[in-house]
Amino acid sequence: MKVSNEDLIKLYGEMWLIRLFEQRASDLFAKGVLPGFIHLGIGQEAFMVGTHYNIKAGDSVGTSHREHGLLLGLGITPNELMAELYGRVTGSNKGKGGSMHACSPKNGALGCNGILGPAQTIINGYGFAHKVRNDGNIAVTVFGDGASNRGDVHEGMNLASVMNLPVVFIIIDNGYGISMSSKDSSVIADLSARAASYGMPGLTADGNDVLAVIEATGEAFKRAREGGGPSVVEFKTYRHRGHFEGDPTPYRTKEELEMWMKKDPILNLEKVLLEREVINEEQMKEIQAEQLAVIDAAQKFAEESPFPEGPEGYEDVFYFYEGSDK
Ligand SMILES: Cc1ncc(C[n+]2csc(CCOP(=O)(O)OP(=O)(O)O)c2C)c(N)n1
Ligand SMILES: [Mg+2]
Repeated sequence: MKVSNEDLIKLYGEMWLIRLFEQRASDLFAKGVLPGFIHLGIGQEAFMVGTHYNIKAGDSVGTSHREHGLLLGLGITPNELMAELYGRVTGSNKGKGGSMHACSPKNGALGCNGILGPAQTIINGYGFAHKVRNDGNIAVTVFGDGASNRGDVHEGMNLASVMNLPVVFIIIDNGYGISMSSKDSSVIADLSARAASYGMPGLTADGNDVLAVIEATGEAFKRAREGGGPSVVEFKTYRHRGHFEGDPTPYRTKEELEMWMKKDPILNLEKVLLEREVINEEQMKEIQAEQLAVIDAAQKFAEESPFPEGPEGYEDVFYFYEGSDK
């Protein structure tokens, strides 16, 4: 799939937007500014922007717990997402979803299921709806190597296949499910091989190479849109941070991290930009500065926004108090 120079520059900016958003979230969390629990996708930006590249308006995309970056490309603005992490009313979900449950159903961003596995069966409902409506849209579910071992995922794949649904199962093998190496939780090297059990195509690609991601998602999404049914696409990548912010990562070595840092998806795209003489290093710095200004503005927007207060604090949530019948 040919990606224009203009698009390469756009992808580069998008990857920096995600990287800087996540780095800022990491800093704010360490300072105790952000409430709750956060999982960051630093190092996994290529699969996110490469997947966005082939998503069309009307598609349904289920994200996981590590996908602020995917949400940023699915209709949630940096201001809205940052305010959501801060728990403010101006957040994408009025500050009540937080990092894990930020979503935008009107934009097809379905959000995350806190229980690993069920999302890969629920996605078939969206796929079925697209099939019945014959709208040319697809349903995409993104989940990790750890989640891929859940029984529900296999039920989901089987049903999608039996019903020939326009569903694409994207597995992100980032090396670990919390502290469990993906090499210890499965004996097969490529998790996409499981697709064969359900009679559907399975493909594994380099998740740190945005062009490889665009190629792989392009093929799978096209097949699903054209009635060719479901498939599995697996991306090999690595999370630079721990499972959650605060995880001291005793289960991995410094050498392993350093090896993956050299395969950083942003560095990979920079090499392409320089080799093809699309932009020079100075222009790259300008793009980074532009994205940094977006993140600074998002933080300011979040800090200046109010928390949900009074009755508003009790709307859109399930709550219990003494004497409550809810
Ligand atoms: C059914 C279930 N079991 C356990 C958990 C706890 N849990 C949350 S994230 C996670 C690891 C997920 O690993 P993976 O799917 O590889 O995604 P990653 O965190 O690497 O992005 C686990 C075990 C859960 N949420 N749901
Ligand atoms: Mg994982």
